[in-house]
Amino acid sequence: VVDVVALGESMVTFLPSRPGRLADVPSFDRAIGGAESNVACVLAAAGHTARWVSRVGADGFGDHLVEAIGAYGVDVSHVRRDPERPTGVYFRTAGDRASAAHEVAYYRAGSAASAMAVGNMDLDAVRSARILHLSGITAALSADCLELMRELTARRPGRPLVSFDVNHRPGLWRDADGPRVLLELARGADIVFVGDDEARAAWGLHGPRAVRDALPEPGTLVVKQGPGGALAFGGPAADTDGAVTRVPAPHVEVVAAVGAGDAFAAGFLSATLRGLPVRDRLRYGHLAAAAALTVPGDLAPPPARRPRERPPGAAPEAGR
Ligand code: KDG
Repeated sequence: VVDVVALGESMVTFLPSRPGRLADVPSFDRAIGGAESNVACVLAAAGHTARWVSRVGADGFGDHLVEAIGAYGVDVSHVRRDPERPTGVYFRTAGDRASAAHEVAYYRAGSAASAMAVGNMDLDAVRSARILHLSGITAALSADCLELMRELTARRPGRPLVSFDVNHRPGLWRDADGPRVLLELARGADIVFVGDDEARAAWGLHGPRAVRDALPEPGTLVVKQGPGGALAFGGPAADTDGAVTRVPAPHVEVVAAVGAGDAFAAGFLSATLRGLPVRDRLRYGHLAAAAALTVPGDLAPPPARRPRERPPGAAPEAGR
């Protein structure tokens, strides 16, 4: 049993060499993206055992994702290669300020990960975790992916603690069902992360209390308010005032917001695995998010491993 399993699509991400419209950017740098594998990478870098379960193409981009995510110390042995379908990729632009709007161009329809299904995933490997982390992105990828999400969020005895980041991506939903499906899936989770802007856009809910009223089921509901901080309903509250705990966010100079929500979830889950009270879970979330906010891509680079931390079976580095 590992600490965390994260299941979801990852993509090779192309980051622009300079700000501007997609039509004008002359070149891109290759990086990795994927909300759920980002969570696994941050948790593994923090010393937890983390597994990423997914499907990628039998292509060079699939090789790159498996190698790059494995370099964070994440167990990638349950990632399946699909000879029929490609690895998804996406391009993003950067505004000239951190807050400026950016464009995202996905090339992921029909990807290997969009074929994830109850019948082709090793559900034992998915469930042998203390925490199973999922996100609403997966539900938007295909009917099979949605069925898989429903299976994994069904309340059954003995299942791992289920963590769900709503991650509403309006551009991915082919129909108007997204908000309703996301609410249904969130109701099946034990820990839910949602931005207050996201709750407003997807569900028309204004303010954390309205979100809690619509989502009473999860033992812990985290509502993120960007630079305003985050608050949690429920959770072990050793030092909180009633059932709501609010922690302000530290001030950071934002380079790119992408990946910050994933890092926040990872920090919160790390503190959860350590049995810390909910105030500390929110603090760890903010600290991890601050690290992601100050790099252009989704993730800070993997930590250098000391030789004794080399994964079992890895070849020693020659000549050092
Ligand atoms: O949270 C960051 C993700 O949005 C990014 O890595 C891409 O997973 C991604 C998605 O589907 O939007």
